[in-house]
Amino acid sequence: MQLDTAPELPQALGPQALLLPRFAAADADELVAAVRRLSAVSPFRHLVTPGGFAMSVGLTNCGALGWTTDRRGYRYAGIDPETGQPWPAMPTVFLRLAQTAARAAGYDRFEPDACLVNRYLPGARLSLHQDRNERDFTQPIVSVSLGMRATFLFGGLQRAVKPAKIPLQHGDVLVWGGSDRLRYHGIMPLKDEPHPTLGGQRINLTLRKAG
Ligand code: MD3
Ligand code: FE
Repeated sequence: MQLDTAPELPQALGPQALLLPRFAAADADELVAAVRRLSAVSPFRHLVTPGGFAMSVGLTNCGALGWTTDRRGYRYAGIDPETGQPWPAMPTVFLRLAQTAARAAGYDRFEPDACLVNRYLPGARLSLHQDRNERDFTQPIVSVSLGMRATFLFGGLQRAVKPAKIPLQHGDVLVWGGSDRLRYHGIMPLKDEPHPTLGGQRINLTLRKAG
């Protein structure tokens, strides 16, 4: 087995934040194939935030609801504003992986209805923010990293708390809930270190119960 695909023991990053190293490594090819299919229907795009800046991260969605932003604000929507059609259906492999990971972290009834798919090319970053557009903060969030490595910034409940730096690699899964759900977090600018199978990109799946 390759070194970078060997599963490791779960690591608690916070009271209710769990890193499952390489948990998704065995499903990675299937996940990436599903991302290709859904992004052929709802393409990756660089949205403009309410502040007026285009995001360096490209994004798309699948599932009943998709996260989007424009000059008017952040929100979840059932229709892709770019295609005028519903977002592509959530692939079965996404749902199965998210539920298995949530269960490993102690959440037995996770029913995600939204999956945000972020694509990072070298230099792309995600500045420190909170995820607070979802209706029910008791529901966990499951995130899956694929492709190039990234440094995840893991902050506190206030923006001023200096974030810890957590390296994330291909196949890593994070599950967040409870008191850690509203932590500030972000991704440092990606270094240009191509991944053996995905090349010069990082894909992140974030599965949520949004509605
Ligand atoms: C911690 N995405 O899409 S995923 C996002 O790698 C987002 O693309 C990052 O932050 C990425 O909103 C980080 C890990 C993650 C997701 C949600 C969280 C960490 C979180 C919610 C609360 C605390
Ligand atoms: Fe986030």
